[in-house]
Amino acid sequence: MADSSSLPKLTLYLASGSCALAPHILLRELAIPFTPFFMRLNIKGGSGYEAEDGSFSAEEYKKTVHHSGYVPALKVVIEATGEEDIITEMPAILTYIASLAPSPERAARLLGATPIARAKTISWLAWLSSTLHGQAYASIWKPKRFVDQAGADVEAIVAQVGRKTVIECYRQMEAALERDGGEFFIGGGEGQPGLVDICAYLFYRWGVKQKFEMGQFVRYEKVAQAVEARESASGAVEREGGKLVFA
Ligand SMILES: N[C@@H](CCC(=O)N[C@@H](CS)C(=O)NCC(=O)O)C(=O)O
Repeated sequence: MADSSSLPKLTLYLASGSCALAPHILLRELAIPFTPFFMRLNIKGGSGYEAEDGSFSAEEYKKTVHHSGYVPALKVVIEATGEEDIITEMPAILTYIASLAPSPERAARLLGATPIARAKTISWLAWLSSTLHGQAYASIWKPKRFVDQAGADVEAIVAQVGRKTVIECYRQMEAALERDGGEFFIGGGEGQPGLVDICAYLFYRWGVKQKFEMGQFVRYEKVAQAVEARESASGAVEREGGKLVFA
């Protein structure tokens, strides 16, 4: 999409420290105008998010924006046609944003210039979402999703397994970088990070937060450093009130 006046109106529902950082960075990277809408955890209800400014509840968010009550969600309004929709799930949100890149060439490079490159991009994004996030990190942060027996002991075991799975995922990521020998997982062309690299940066941050020894993943660390060095990433982290990892 070359003409910025024909861009849809975008609202990104996000929360500080959450995985919504990845689409937040990508929107800034591509200089696509959007409205950030900050959400906060629905502490009383135990799960999901509600509007940080109190304008709607977690229940309303679930009904009107994200069917699971999660972030990120991207609201898209196409003024010319009156079309309005909500996109959920990280791979869908990131690939949609990439399709709005300022030039078709940039969009193609971000999505994968060949059918195989495109499949690989989607493969990485799906794996990061399902295995690293939905299985490994969810075991640490949301052990109740995996066991229906009450009890701190059972949950602690699930979380412990989750930590092992996270490390195994990071090992696989490091091995892939070593095998491919590139600067990025799948770059966006011309030395720029791609969708996968931006997503990987988010998970690197979580690794640091969880006090994993991230320095052992030398190549992955370089990818994270390269992403954080960009204004898009540092600006997004700052806007969300977070701290840079390599400052
Ligand atoms: N599969 C979803 C997962 C999104 C997700 O789990 N988001 C977290 C924040 S990082 C969330 O909203 N958690 C709320 C909850 O588990 O109640 C995606 O890839 O977008």
